Order: sequence, then structure tokens, then C-alpha cells
Amino acid sequence: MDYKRDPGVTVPMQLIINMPELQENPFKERIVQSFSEDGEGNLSFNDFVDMFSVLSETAPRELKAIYAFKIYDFNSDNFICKSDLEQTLNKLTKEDLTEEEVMLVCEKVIDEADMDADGKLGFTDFENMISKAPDFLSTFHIRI
Ligand SMILES: [Ca+2]
Ligand SMILES: [Ca+2]
Repeated sequence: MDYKRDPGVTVPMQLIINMPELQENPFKERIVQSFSEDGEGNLSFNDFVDMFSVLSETAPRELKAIYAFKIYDFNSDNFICKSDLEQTLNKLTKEDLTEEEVMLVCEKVIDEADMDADGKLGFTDFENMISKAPDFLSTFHIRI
């Protein structure tokens, strides 16, 4: 693919999630979607470069936090609510927690991180949560 001649060309998600860097990542589809300008997971060359610079070990923590937030915000409403956390947990545990266990964990996470007590996590709550748990980003299998 010659990106210089045709800058409008995009790489389909299917190709990207099969790359060795992402293959084993339970959030691979979400990661790709989060960087995709069309929201469908097709990456332009610029999206692609952005994705790998955020995934790299040297990317600033703040930038990683912004993208991690986007990745966990499954319904893209700029909050991480219980249903977002449920989907996150189900991906992480490959669905070997019971529904009840998942609910309990979600409630506990929200309880602990919800500083403004609106029942969901805004970006400030999220940042606060990961600052308390420095391993959070890597624990969640996103080395971003
Ligand atoms: Ca959400
Ligand atoms: Ca909140």
C-alpha cells in the first residue's frame, strides 16, 4: 500500500487486530476502534501511527490514561458506568466470573473511585483511580 500516493487509504480492523502486538489483547477491537477516526475500526495511516505511539512504553502516562478511558468507555458517553465496567471485566476474565461476581466488582470499583458521587466514573475519577493503582493500566492488559 502506497500511503504517499493515496493518503485516504485505510487499513481494516481485521488486519490490525491480527498483528502480533495486539493479537493476545482482550481489548484489541476497542483499542483499534478508539483510534479510528471513522469509529468503525478502519485506521488511516495517521490513526495507525497515533495508535502505536500511545501503545509504546515511552508514551506519557497522561496520554495513555486518555486512551485507556476511551477504550473502557464502551458506549462512548464520556463516562465509565457499570455496564462499561461489566464489559471490561467480562473481557478480562474471559467470562469466568458469574454475573453476580461481576456486578459486585463493578459496584466496588465505582464506590471506590467515584469522587463526585454521581454513580459513574468521569475522567477525573478515572485518573484518580489509576493514580492510586499504578499498575492499573498494565493489569488491564493495555500496555499503554
Ligand atoms: Ca460509558
Ligand atoms: Ca463520578
